[in-house]
Amino acid sequence: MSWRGSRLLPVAALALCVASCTTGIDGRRSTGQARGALPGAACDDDASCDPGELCCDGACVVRDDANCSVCGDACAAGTTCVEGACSPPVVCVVTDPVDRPTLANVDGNCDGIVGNAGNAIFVDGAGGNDANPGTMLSPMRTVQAGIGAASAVGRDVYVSLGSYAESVTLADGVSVFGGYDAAAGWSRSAVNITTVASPTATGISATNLARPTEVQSLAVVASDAVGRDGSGDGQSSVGILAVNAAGLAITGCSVSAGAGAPGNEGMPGATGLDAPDSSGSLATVLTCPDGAQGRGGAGGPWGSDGLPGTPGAAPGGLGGPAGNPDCTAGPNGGLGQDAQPPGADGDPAENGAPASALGGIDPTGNYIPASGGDGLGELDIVSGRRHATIGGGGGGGGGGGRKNYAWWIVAGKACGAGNFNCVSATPGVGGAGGTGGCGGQNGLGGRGGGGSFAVLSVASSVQINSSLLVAGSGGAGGAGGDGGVGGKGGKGARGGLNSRTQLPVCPLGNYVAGDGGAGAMGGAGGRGGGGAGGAGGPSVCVVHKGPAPATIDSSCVAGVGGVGGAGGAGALDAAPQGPAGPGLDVLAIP
Ligand SMILES: [Ca+2]
Repeated sequence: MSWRGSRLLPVAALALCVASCTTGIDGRRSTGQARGALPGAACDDDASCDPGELCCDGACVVRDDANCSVCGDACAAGTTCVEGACSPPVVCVVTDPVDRPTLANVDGNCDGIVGNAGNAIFVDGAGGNDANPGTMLSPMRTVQAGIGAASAVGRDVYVSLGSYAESVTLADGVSVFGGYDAAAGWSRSAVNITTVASPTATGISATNLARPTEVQSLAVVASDAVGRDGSGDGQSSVGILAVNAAGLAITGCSVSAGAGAPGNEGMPGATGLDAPDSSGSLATVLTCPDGAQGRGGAGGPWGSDGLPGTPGAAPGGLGGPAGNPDCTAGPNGGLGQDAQPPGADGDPAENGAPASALGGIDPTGNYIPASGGDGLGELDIVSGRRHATIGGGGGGGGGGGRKNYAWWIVAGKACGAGNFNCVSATPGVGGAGGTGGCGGQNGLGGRGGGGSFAVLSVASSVQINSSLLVAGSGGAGGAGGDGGVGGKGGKGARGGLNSRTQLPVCPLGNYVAGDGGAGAMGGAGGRGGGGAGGAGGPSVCVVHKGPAPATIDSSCVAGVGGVGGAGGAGALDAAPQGPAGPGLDVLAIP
């Protein structure tokens, strides 16, 4: 990326410095020991000793006031041996009365330390106490307490080497300078590492700063993000968070963000309600959670067609034709026909829309991960979830055809005029159609993974100078929930049987009416749509909303973005997978 140009500090060099600092290795001393003779070693002449040593009486000795340029050359009173020459005492020359600390580590106002002792609250995690006044002799213990004290009196904070397990919140205009060594008279050096090792996922918070405020010579380490926000998105880890900071300078720091947390999986959709099987000629109404109602068609009465099922209007069976209507022997009533085909299955719901590649940032500096879309469909106002549609009701069976016959009305009389009535044998009614099952509930989209951001800047002016920024891994996106399977359609009822009235005596026929036809099966509910997978969290050294931070002589080591969540299963195919989070040096989020 553009700010990784030729002016930037080589990553390897800075990393080497950090590594050697953290392990406490003094490179200069070890080099001398490896190359030359140690003090006390046998020697023939000065050349066989180290440059800082002399050969005196056959042994190497350190050059000092008693043996300075050559063995036995003692310095006169008032002078000291400096690099092999007796010199008058060094007189400090005031070059900067204000003496704000810089990476050059110069005592510009000759008060004995780098920086201005009169303008500082001192913090020493090893020997300090927060009840102390914060002087060099009586330092405070925590950076945060030092900032509080410094803010009250308009000073800065000078911090001794060591690790401070704090999430630090800056105060307006109070700069924090690390790199001091309280045990060595508050000397300051690039090898003294002052680490803000935050136990939380935010290292340093710089919010609502109207005045110029600087963090200098600090190693800032944010912990891995843990857990999710209220919507299930993964939390992010941020090394330094700047929100409404008018002038934040990050100078000579290494800033490392932890890993982003994974997003939640989308909840799968519930299976649709199964429809009850029908019995008799009237189907039961089924009301689904989204308010949709269905029922199988009613079976037809004598000779009538079965009614269509709802919704979907699957046709009922035809009614059976009537048999002999004139009360004499002849054709029987016809069978009512079974309804067919079965009710149509409900429409499946659409899968959720794919997650955006990137999330947003809210005004308080929270990264809002990109989540996958929920499955689409009809809204259930009770649960707030969406559903596929209800299956169609099967049609009712046709009613059986009737058949008239003669029935004696005067016992013992012969069948004949005046002795019988013409009545109807009772046909079977059609069976009710089966009711359709409810649609399956949609799966919810997977939630986005949290990001890892070394520096996150919102509406701020930030300058990053001579610093190393390291982003961790992005959190994985959550998988989308599967769409729920539709409920089963109910079975249609069997048609009713005719009464098969048999008269023992009157010989006018076999009086059989038709049976009713069976109702058709109800359709299954549609399958709910799958939720789309959530986006993986990004890994970015500098992410900003608003002005881009200015970076000078700085380097970025971005990590790997989180993987996208898998899409939930839908009716025909799975919902879209979430995009993987990017690994970037700089990312602008509108
Ligand atoms: Ca000074």
